[in-house]
Amino acid sequence: MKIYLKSYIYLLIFNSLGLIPLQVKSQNITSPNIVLIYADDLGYGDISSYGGDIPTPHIDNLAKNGLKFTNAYAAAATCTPSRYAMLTGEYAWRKKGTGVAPGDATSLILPGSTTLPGVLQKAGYKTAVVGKWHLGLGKKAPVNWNKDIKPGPLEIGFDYAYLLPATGDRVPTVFVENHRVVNRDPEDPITVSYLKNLNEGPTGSKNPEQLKMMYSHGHNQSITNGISRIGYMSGGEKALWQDEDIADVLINKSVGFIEENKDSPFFLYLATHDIHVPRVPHKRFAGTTGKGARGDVIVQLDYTVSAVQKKLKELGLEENTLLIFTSDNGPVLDDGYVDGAAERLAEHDPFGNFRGGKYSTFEAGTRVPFLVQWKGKVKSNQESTALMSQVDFLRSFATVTGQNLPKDIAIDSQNHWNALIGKQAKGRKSVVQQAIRNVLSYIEGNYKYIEPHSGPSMVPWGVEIETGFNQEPQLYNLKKDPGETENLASKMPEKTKEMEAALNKIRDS
Ligand code: NG6
Ligand code: CA
Repeated sequence: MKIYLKSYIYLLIFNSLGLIPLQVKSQNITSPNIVLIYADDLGYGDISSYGGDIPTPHIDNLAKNGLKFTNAYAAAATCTPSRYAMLTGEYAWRKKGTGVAPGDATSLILPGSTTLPGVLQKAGYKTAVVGKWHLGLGKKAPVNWNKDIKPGPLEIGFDYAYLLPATGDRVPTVFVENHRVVNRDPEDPITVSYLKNLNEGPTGSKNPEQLKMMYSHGHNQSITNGISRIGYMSGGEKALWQDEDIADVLINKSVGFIEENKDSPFFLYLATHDIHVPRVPHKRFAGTTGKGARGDVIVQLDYTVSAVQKKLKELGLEENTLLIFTSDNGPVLDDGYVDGAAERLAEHDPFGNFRGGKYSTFEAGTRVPFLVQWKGKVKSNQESTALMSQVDFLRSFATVTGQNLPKDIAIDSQNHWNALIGKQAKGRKSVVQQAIRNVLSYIEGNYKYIEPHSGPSMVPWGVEIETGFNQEPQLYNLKKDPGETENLASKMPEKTKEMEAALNKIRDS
């Protein structure tokens, strides 16, 4: 500890004087490996340790061995802006074009940006992203999937990438390893369009008889692996993924990376496809929960966590690895496929008593499960009510690796390392949340303010979730009323004004 503190202080001084490059090599003394398991669309109430009725023993183990946060947030209620904020340390609403990205979007985070992996890479970490990317690839539209595709994660701080380029429900349904489509075949080039069906191949709307799972809204374009998707694709037959195998493929790549880098500090960002649509569990998990595909892919996700835990244990790395588990946004039931998610919930409540869900400005949109394990360093069986945001990983990890980032970089990211490892009960003072249409809310103390917006009260494309939009300002006391049932704005006009002003100040900063 002494050595750690001393070298840390020297590093800070030298760094601030600009005397040495930012390199922290002595990982045994200082910084742990970091594994960030980032689930997709997993709700606050989807895990049994948060009250869920689906067995998730391995995810629950993280709570048992470590720290469970009850007041932690993704930066946004959809995937792209949450990931953008987490990786750049800046709220996504500050940058145009960071809403849900189409499958052929170009890179949203440009080379030269300060990023979460970049900061760790500078500190001597080997860095990898395995899984869902959804932050665009390449420089110029349209992306040519038959050539090397860059820039991408390798140009913004990752040493290794094995990706689903966008989402499981968007074409191209192929993996990309570093700059290349896996199993790329020059004889069978891939074409992708989000505008027209270039070679008139089968689609969900024209050929429903070819589907193994029917779409409910959207998702009626090209069919690959018996599932119709968003967007049109042709070619690349050998490169197509099997949805049933995605979790296993990502596990293999992840444990392979851990194994290869067991002797150097590493950062693994494992962004699972589970539990996003299409929910297609491997046959080992299909039917195991009695709660339909959505339940089964939660168990599959739990298996992913167990596989990472097992590898860390086998390599003796548990005491040297900070393992974080969280989700990119809140839950949704029917998100475009007829998979029985809503009908088979029974006692299971993915929303955990919160209002709204994915896409929404209400709490279920962004309040997410958040667990931290670091054997021997983070006390076991702890619970924390600290206000936490994923946007803070960047500055927290920068600080702990001896990097004093200037204030005008990663401007929304704060150092909350001590709260993250349970050494401090307090986290942020306030946080901004982003729903669809960039509608913002602001949380400080017990209160949450939602800015007025004239959009529809329900998500308009067939998802049965309240947007939380209201033409009037909304103010809720989250402590007394976590379900956001009583709008206090007219009863507490002063407080409402104060919260609005605080939000505007951050927006204009
Ligand atoms: C929506 C899709 C939804 C999902 C979401 C992105 C339709 C009708 N719905 O537009 O299925 O893909 O985008 O989800 O197309 S996220 O978790 O990646 O943000
Ligand atoms: Ca998501």
